[in-house]
Amino acid sequence: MTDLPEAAGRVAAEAARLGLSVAIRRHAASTRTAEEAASACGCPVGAIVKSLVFAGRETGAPVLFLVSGANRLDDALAAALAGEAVIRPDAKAVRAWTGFAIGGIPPFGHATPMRVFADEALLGYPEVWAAAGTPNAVFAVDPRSLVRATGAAVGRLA
Ligand code: 5CA
Repeated sequence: MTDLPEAAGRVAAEAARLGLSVAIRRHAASTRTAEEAASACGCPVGAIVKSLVFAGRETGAPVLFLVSGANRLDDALAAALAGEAVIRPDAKAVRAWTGFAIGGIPPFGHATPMRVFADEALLGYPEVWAAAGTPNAVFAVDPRSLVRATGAAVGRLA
């Protein structure tokens, strides 16, 4: 862990706190997008976890959607789960809420606690890959363990 960038170190520490055993892998190539991450990891794009932070249109509260890389979050399904319409915050707000920059947002370890919803499609894979705090760091995890660790409610998101 010693040679990990500080942001990835925070992800490793939070994983340990949550009882998740994860090996963070840094790639020479970018893993900033789901497609790039899939190609670096040699996994299907559907097995990439997109950690998408939205904001409630009424409350302004951040909400995290863990979406399969093969899927596009459906606005109506997202709103139904969140209990209000959700809007896409700007990159600065996402950074302030999570403590991480877009392209490396991990599924946990955020500066601000937020409600979490997970795409049921992720459960179709034995192992999924999520961002580990930087745009070229990822880790693999069993999707059920990820759901448990994040306290995510699982549903159809796409
Ligand atoms: N490391 C990869 C795979 S794990 C990753 O983080 N993918 S991601 O999908 O979770 O992060 C990129 C997402 O950030 C994009 O799909 C998009 O939804 C969102 N995004 C990109 N640019 C912005 C922006 N300027 N403001 C808000 N959200 C953005």
